[in-house]
Amino acid sequence: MDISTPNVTLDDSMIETFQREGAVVLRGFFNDWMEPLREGVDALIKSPSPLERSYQPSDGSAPFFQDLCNWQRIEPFSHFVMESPIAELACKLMGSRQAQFFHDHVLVKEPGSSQVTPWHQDQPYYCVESAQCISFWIPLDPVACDTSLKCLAGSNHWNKLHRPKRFDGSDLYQGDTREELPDIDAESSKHRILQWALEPGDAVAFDFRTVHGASANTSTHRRRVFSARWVGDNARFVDRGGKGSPPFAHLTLQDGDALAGPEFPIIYRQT
Ligand SMILES: O=C(O)CCC(=O)C(=O)O
Repeated sequence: MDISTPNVTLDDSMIETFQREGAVVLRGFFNDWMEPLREGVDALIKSPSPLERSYQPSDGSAPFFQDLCNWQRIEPFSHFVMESPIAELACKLMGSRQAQFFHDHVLVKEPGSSQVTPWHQDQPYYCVESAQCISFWIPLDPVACDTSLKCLAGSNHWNKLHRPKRFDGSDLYQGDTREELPDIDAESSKHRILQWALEPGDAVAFDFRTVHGASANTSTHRRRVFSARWVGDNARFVDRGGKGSPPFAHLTLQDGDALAGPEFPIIYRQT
């Protein structure tokens, strides 16, 4: 495939793994983009958006900074979304004809932060539905296996969306009657957990339906992550009856409309 990073190729087995398991590790595809993305994260932390929602653990340990939807405002992020190989990778992994950008999410777990990212699926948080969907979890620092993203193999095929919660455990939508996720840690022997030690330049690509989470940052260095989320063909707006995440409060789209708007550009089309 035509990508700017030499010596790395997306092969069919990676595409097949992503579609079967709901997650795949990509090694070295983003080597050239680490410095600009780190600069973008620095700029963002100095000037967070109104959507910033960081968690400050009650035990006084270090915070977990999060902010969303900043790619149009932070130049290194827009450059990455528009110019890096990510859109083509998204398209090929999803098996779609096009890759449409949905949003970016920055997640910085400071060293020693006790904040766990609970197990969850992203799909019910989002105001979009598409048979083809993908997030890239791109660490900007080395991440040991035990503090890296973990994904439940095959959970993209469960055909069930569980009740979304904020990372502090409260329900995202009022009156949500959806079943809660089972206690994955208590029944971990029933699942195959995918987790990889990662270097800057690597990424984990996972489906919006894949159950995933991450542990506290028990390491002595920052865990900066840039996540980029994409949808494939025929993506539709979904009104979930409450403030999702990201909230996209300004949209006037109706349930079932095509996901259209300048914040959702189609960046890549298969020729
Ligand atoms: O970085 C984390 O701790 C969690 C990431 C996550 O849930 C996501 O990117 O959807």
